[in-house]
Amino acid sequence: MTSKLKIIAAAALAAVFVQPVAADNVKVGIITTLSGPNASLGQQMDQAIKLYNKLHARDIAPHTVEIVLRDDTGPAPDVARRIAQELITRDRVNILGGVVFTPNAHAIAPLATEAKMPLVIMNAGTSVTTTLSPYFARVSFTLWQSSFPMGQWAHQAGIRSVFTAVTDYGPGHDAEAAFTKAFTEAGGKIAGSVRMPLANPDFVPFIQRAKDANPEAVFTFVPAGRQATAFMKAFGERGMREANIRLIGPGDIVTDEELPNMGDVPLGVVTMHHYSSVHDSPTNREFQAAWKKEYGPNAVPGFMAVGAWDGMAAIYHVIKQQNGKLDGDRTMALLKGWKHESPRGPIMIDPDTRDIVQNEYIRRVEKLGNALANIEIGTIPQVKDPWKVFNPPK
Ligand code: VNL
Repeated sequence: MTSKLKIIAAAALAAVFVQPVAADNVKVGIITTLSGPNASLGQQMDQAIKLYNKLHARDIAPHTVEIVLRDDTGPAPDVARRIAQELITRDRVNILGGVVFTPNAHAIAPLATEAKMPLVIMNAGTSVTTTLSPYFARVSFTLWQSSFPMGQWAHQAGIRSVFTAVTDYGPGHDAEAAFTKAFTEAGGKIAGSVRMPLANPDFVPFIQRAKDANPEAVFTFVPAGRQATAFMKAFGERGMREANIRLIGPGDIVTDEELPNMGDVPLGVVTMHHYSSVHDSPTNREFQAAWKKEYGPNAVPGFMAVGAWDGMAAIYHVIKQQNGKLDGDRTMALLKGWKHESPRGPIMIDPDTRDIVQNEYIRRVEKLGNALANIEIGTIPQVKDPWKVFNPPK
């Protein structure tokens, strides 16, 4: 080395060692449901976010993440809008995450666009949602993603007549449309359909109508969590099994953390979904073990927890890539095309639509030891949101 080069090398080394690395505190605003009848869903998200931060803090050092957690109380667009506004203008968060319910995401869309504030959607699953703001990216799922292949599967499995019963709002309408399209195009018949209220539903009269139509199966979407359990109980009590009417749907109706509350009714129920807590992969085994270590041997993280877990991985990615200084447009550019090994399998954010691409699994509820589990019996690799395939962005 010439002496001149030596001096340059020494100066470069000194710069590395003496220059203090500015440590940024990144504020992440989380909007989720922590009270009311759907509180268990926000709790799954909150626990996932806390655990992710605990186990991954060093990945973004010297920067830190500060979670600003807000309760939207359920499907309540006015509350969600107010909270989002406060997080953006008063708390001055750098990025938003969370959102269990579609109507809440829709209420936030104009604010996100106006403020150039990215929202990483960790649950809300209506297809159109991601088209409502260029600052939305989704790491969860869409109902089209599960219910369209479910319609194809049902026909392949020999089912010819299905009654559909869905909750009367965005994701329910999507589930109904997606299933109906795939199933009828394959040659199946819809024996009847009902839409059930989102607030305080009594499922019994709807299940009775399904029973009276005497289909081979009922296809159902209701929001995951306690509503799914209430539906399952009513399905059992109406004697559907005795009437030889099977139950199928997206995995929301047999979410893993609720299976222990559902008795034996779900046995044999077949669903299509992106996550089962017994998914067989090293990443999922590690995730499940970390969860049980933190929250107890009986704690079960379901898809809502995995959505939040992967959402945090996406947020950590954009923090790392921007060295702690988040810019809305740069954040969105980094989310587009982001790939990750999730507990559910490999995932990607489609760069064209900002929506998730992931495996869908066909699963049957079976006894595993003393508990029920969603046992995967088939995989459809890397499914894009079918609604966006049929309605490409202009
Ligand atoms: C939504 C979609 C909510 C799927 C869910 O449960 C669910 C939504 C609360 O988009 O509102 O399972």
